[in-house]
Amino acid sequence: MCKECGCDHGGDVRIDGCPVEPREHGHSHEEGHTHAEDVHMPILDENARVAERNRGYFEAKNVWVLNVLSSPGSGKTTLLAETARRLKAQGAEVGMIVGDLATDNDAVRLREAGIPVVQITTGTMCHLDASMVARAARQMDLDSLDILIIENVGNLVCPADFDLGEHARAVLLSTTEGEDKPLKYPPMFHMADIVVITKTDLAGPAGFDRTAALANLNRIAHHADILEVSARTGDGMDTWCDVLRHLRTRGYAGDGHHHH
Ligand SMILES: Nc1nc2c(ncn2[C@@H]2O[C@H](COP(=O)(O)OP(=O)(O)OP(=O)(O)O)[C@@H](O)[C@H]2O)c(=O)[nH]1
Ligand SMILES: [Mg+2]
Repeated sequence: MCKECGCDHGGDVRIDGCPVEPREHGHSHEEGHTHAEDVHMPILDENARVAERNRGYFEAKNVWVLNVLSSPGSGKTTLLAETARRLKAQGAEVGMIVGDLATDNDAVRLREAGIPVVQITTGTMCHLDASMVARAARQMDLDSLDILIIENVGNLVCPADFDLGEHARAVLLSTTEGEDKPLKYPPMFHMADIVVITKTDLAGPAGFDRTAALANLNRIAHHADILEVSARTGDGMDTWCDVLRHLRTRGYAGDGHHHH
């Protein structure tokens, strides 16, 4: 159960449609059965442990991992499908894991970019956790990837607490959702390594106050790089892809996950 909102940790998690056994859930794949002390281990401690193992596994496979977070509908899938097309054209091998409560709609959209995608459906859970990602990653050929991008469940609250084993976090803020979101949801924005202002083509019609948004982000997301992108028009896409390739090239030694 998510400590923030009480969302159910019941057994309805599926990976590409296949049920994940409830008893297995939350435990690593190498350790199939439950130890008595694990039952009382705080969820986030257990998650942190699995996340560290994911990170080690990704690094052993030489895959750089990005966790993408934002509110529902702020443009994650649209941005990531376009990102996949561009990175692929530049010679980077990209795979994605996408989380939603239900449907494989986003996986279908992302696969249209010609990349491997694994869909996690969480049933009732409002965030991805490290063990779900460990299971989904087992479905991918990590040896063939340079970059793995994880689209988290659309939610500005709970996913902030769950390290997935990523190397960096990108948090999206769309021009249509209000420039005060960073002030209202500080933990999510505070933990961002990159903030992407999305749907810049809609800034005018939405009455987006860019100056206020940047001021709010500078207050809350101190150390984040701030980018402005329209996946619709392509504005800002080259810079965003350059940042990702730069981070990937820089490798794993940097301070890529100072959110812990
Ligand atoms: N005009 C415009 N619309 C956009 C842009 N990016 C996304 N949209 C639209 O915004 C809506 C939501 O986009 P998605 O990419 O599905 O958003 P999401 O964050 O993946 O949504 P969830 O996965 O449900 O949280 C869709 O109707 C998109 O077409 C953009 O840059 N400009
Ligand atoms: Mg989506």
